[in-house]
Amino acid sequence: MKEKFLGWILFLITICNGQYVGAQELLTNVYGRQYTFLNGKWNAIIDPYQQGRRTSIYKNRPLRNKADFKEYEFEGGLRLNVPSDWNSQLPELKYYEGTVWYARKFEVSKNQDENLFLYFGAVSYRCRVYLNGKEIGSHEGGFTPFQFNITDLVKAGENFLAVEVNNTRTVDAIPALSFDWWNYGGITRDVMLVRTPKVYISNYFIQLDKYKPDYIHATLQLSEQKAGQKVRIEIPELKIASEVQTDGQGMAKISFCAKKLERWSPQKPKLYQVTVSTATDHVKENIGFRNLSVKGTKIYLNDTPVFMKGISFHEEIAQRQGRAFSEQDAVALLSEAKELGANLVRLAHYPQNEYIVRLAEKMGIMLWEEIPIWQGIDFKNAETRMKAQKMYTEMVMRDRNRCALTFWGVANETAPSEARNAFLKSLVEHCHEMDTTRLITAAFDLPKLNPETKAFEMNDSFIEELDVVSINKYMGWYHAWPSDPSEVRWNVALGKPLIFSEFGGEALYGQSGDSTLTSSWSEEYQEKLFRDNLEMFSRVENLAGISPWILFDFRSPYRFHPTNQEGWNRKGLISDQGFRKKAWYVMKEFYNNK
Ligand code: GCB
Repeated sequence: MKEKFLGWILFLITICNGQYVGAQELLTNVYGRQYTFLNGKWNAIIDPYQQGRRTSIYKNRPLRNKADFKEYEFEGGLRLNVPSDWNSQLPELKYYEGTVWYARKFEVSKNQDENLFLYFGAVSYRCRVYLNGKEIGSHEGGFTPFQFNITDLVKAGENFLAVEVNNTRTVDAIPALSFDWWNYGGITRDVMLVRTPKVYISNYFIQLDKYKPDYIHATLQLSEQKAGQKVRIEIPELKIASEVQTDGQGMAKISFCAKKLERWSPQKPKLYQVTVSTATDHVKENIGFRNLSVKGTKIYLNDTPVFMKGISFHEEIAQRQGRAFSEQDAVALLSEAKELGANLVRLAHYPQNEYIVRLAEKMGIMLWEEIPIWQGIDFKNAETRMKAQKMYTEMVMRDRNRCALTFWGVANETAPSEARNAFLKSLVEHCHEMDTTRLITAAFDLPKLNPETKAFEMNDSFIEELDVVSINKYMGWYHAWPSDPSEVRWNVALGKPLIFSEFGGEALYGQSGDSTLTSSWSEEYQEKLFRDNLEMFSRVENLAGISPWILFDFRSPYRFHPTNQEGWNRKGLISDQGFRKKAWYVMKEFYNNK
């Protein structure tokens, strides 16, 4: 365990020193630290030809004399909200793919005994960050946090921060060239200045044993590789106060008994206040504890098999036609999931903001989190693999103290090949190094009907690597039912838990039509599809859960139908205006009775 912990730290150091210059190891629990937001209106310049870097606009230099001039000015021009995507803020940015410069000033008071970090919840998709005219680092990946230690780079008083953001799709990126959601660009999540003491707790991982109901493991890392530092973990409600000393790497590891522990579950999402402290640092947060494992074809939460009543959503507020980024947005999205009766949300298809993750945990909703390995990934590209590993690291490091996190998804709809297998296998191994308790899954779309057995089967050796196998199948939408739904059989991943992680079809809210015709795009057709699918699932031997696609209609540029879609994927159970479609009631009833 210790070797593994050191392993990923070394991995982080390697990637930070290699291609991904700048962004440093993530602090655990930034929202539990002393911070100020740098959110609000930022000045912006749209740079479709990417000339701003060549002309160093990030220097924002003052004019030298009356004859001097410059061809840009941040002040007095376009202003964009941070956090938010740019697409929803200006009609001409709706489809924009390219570079936008963001800039703002901020004041800092410096304190010798402190570190100051500049933290970004997410910037989509790649960015370079400049402080007081100098590039301090860069980041790639639109859905995970990153930070820079700017202690020695900031000035007391006013500082000038510029961020060059680019959302151009490329073949070596994750996701790659095409994906079924909007390519929102911008500084889409909180920006924060985070203060820590000089020697601080850089990260910690506190969790219940995989099987034992009352045994907690904690691992902690100090910012300094110093032995003999005292670390204290307290859970006052359980009357726990444990102390341990760091080793030569500044790491501490301790396990202790928690006799009266009440475990977290969707029915009772109990969280405990946990405090971690050293001589110089002190961090607090609410943590839940639960056991999670697989036995045969069943998933066990604590000591009971649990059926995954799932639902997916994108990180989008349909009515605003933009990214979700606030606590209020999280409430809006998750209360609908709860209302449907779901106990699992699949955060499709990328890590969503921390407000969603933390609120889901409080509400008793389990989570499936994945990075956007979504079709079309360049599995042969070593750099792409590095990017995937880095995204995984950032996702797991942000959320591994959240007990609601049940699944790490490693891929969505990928075809078997040697390159794919090696790529994904390295991710599974990487996940295991960082976190030993979550279940690892991937969603597949390639099961085939065997004409002899008349059952769906899947030939993909990669499923051996997974705890749970997931299937996306649009029976009755992209292709016809092979027979009556009650006759369709599934012999996929026998012996392992199987989740139907996507199914459904499109319906335009308010459109009624023939319940037998796909082409009617009607609520009745969608409703029937759901009933038929549920009928089919009732005969799947190793069924451990289902998760229909999807809770809300969402924007997708390649949904071209002029009247039924207009740039929206209409598979939502709830329309873009927030109205429940007929299929919603079918799912609600099913989840209520399950
Ligand atoms: C899928 C994808 C999902 C799409 C969905 C669809 O299989 O995983 O991202 O949006 O199908 O609507 O086609």
